[in-house]
Amino acid sequence: MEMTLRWYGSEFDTVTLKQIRQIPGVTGVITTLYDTTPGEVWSQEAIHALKEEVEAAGLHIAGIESVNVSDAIKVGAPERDQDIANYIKTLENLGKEDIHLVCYNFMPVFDWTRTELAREKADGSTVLAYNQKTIDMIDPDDFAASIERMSHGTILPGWEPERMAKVKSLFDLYRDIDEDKLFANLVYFLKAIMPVCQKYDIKMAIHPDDPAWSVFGLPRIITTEEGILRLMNAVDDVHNGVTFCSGSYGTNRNNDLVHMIHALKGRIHFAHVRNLKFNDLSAENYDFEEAAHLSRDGDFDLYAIMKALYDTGFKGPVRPDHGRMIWGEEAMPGYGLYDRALGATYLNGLLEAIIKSSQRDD
Ligand code: DNO
Repeated sequence: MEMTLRWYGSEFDTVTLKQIRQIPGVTGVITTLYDTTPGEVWSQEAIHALKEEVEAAGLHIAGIESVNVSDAIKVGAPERDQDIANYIKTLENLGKEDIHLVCYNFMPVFDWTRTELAREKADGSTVLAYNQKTIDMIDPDDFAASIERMSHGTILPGWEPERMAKVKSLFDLYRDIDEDKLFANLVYFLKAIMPVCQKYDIKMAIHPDDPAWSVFGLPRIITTEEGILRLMNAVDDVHNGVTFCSGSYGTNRNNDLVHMIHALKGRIHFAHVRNLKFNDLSAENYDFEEAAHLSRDGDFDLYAIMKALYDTGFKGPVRPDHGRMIWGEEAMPGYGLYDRALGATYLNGLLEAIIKSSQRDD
């Protein structure tokens, strides 16, 4: 397992490569060309420049998060073949630059969804949070206005007013897309890209839907053990793999995270490890907030998660995920330096103990 940190690129991130290099045990970054749009080809030159910048800082690119998939591919629109051809070109350029891991998602319209970006905890730190009642206040036919009502003046990432203006037409695009059609479009996409993945040994790692259920009536398919195994079987190639995100699958309390890791043995290529704290499990007011990585700060057993990854032979990159905002830091919600650095150090501590104790048992 290699400990990594997500980095959005020097133009966009408040965290520098130099700072990342100074976190003990972090050797790689998970990065992206943040200013590209889905459907666009990433040039080899741009990838090469990014790689050189990361390597000049004494780190390396452990994987890409994300090469985003266009809505045309997700809904199976006529332009999808062109977008897939472009995606293949991007993968080829990544492969030529010796990059072998790509995280992506297949969520319609929205990526991850939260209702609060800075819920204050008793210790004064702030965290991202989700509340079902708030989500239910949103009327998809009156999106911009209801988002304003819901966000109490803050703007959630991916929910910017310019994007919201287009959101109605995006919803229209998905009107006839149910879970089966979305699944079929995902399989179509994966089958088309498998040859280039095989040629350059690029492991595709699908990120689960977050939260792990349908929001605003849009179909969501990567939410449970059954759903992800169905995808693994539909394109039974090691290059069709998984980003195991404990915080996303874990939103659904019916998901047994340790069991899932074992069920996905050999197909997990990337891991996001973080913790959540549940405040209300009733359907009408389901409420959770993000926590520090430490097991006792939330409801997940991070030791058991790391041990399951280790026991199943997972060797890919792992990263701490959303951190709290602490010590007065101002950064992209979830992606500050301090709490993620604490998270990386904690996960590395767990791992050292797991490795040493299992060697002793052997
Ligand atoms: C949230 C992230 C997701 C993830 C994408 C992958 O913090 O985990 O936005 O990067 O879903 O495509």
